[in-house]
Amino acid sequence: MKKAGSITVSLLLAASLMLSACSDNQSNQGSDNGKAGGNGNKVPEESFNKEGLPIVKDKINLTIVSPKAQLAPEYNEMEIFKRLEKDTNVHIEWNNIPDTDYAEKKNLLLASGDLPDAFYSSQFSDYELITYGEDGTIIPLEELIDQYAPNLKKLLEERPDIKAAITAPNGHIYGLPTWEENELGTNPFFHVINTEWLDKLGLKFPDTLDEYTDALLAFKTKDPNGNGKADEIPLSFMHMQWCMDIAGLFGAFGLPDNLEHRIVRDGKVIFTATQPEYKEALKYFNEKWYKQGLIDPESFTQDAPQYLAKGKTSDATLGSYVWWEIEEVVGSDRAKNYALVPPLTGPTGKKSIGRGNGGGPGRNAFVITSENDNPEVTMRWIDQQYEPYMAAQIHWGPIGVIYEKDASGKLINLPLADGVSMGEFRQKVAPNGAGVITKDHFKTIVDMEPRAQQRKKDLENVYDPFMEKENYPTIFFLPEELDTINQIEPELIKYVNTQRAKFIVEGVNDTDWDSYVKTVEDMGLNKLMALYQTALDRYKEAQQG
Ligand SMILES: [Ca+2]
Repeated sequence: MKKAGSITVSLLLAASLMLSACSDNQSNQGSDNGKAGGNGNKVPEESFNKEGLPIVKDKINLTIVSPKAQLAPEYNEMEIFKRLEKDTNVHIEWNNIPDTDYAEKKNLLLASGDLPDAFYSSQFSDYELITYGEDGTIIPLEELIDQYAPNLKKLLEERPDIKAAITAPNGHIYGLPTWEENELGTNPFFHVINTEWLDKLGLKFPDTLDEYTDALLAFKTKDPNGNGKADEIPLSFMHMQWCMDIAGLFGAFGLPDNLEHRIVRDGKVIFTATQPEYKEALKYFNEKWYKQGLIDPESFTQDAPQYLAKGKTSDATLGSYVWWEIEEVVGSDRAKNYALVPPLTGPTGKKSIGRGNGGGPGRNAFVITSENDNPEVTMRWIDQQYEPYMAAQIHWGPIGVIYEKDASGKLINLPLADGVSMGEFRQKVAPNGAGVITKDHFKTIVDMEPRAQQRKKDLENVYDPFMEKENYPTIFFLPEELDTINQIEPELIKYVNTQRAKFIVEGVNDTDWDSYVKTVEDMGLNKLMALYQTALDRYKEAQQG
């Protein structure tokens, strides 16, 4: 289960989530030998090549701090970094901190003022990028990019949206991008139904929400697994959890929901959870589903292992569920008996599916500190990782280990050894720090992982035609905006989610609803939405800039 979960995470959220577990003892504490900062270690002009390789004629050291996944070796032991050192003549004194300890150690380093030359996979928040940028702890990078980073410069010229996304509201770039533009997270909620049971009970594949409800009711009452027991679970999910919630089904009422309850239509930010469509959906889920016993009551409390186990009972008991991949819940043998449910038409003829928020490039892959005496060399070194073939190898692993090049020059996945999981192997061979792999690169430079290819096909065939056009992007907020969001949003969302579960289980009448809406407004909803709207307008302006 743990293994399966890791693969999921690495596929969906690889760039933003570091896989973590209990940390090894790190013997490498880094070293001051190569420390450039303030040590008069500046590379002589005659040794520095402004273009071509190596970057320097005489080998130099840079000190770089980076978190490291549990299964990853020290970075100088990684094949891809050995190749990079050979090509560039730049040796990195890595201070690899186990990712579980990283946030704390990073903060200690920054507080001590004993800074490395750079942070790789820096995990600087937007707040930190701006505050450390404005107080001079880290340096603005846009001029260095212009002069010393041809790969990155080309990318940002071709994709002004990426440039806008990594540019702080004050106009500076403090952190470099990392991104896999695979578009796999657009709809996280894959809705699955047992087609063997539909066939057995003589039911057609549901097109409407009511037909779906009829199927769930038949699953509950007609013993489709044929064991004489009423052990069927018509529908199970995990309330308000990524890739496991019924948020997608709200679209049948005209307004899809998502984990933030925040969608965008025609450039306007809408808070879903106080809208009439949302109320109608909750009424339906209560009256048609919960009251008839069609929802697994544990949908509001279970954890992922409990949930996943329900697909693997000796007699099949699961009628319908939500998960990013069919097999992971019911196992590969049983998967053929299940199929994805496209968006359903609701009682008033509406049909749509939500588009997940966020996405877009990370902007904290790499920061350079003010202690760095060789920012030009450093920028040239990191720019190697924005060359598309190198970016792919940084993200997934090197040619000869993970990939081979086919006749067209595309990197194709080599078969993995028996019993090796992609997610775990990737931790060992790929630092997954900097580099951007765009949509176009997935066509010409590198293949997606096989399971990612399947997911992409499913999205294109089943969901994309009905998907909302806009989402709320990953916006670079101002520090004062982040303060306001942090003051209002966590408590507000917590209350809304508790009420959502309560309304589904207990029902919703007009008095309860009005009092709920008033409470949400009293908690600062309008101020929060105005902020999100202002920030979105600013973002769009910058994208067009
Ligand atoms: Ca049964």
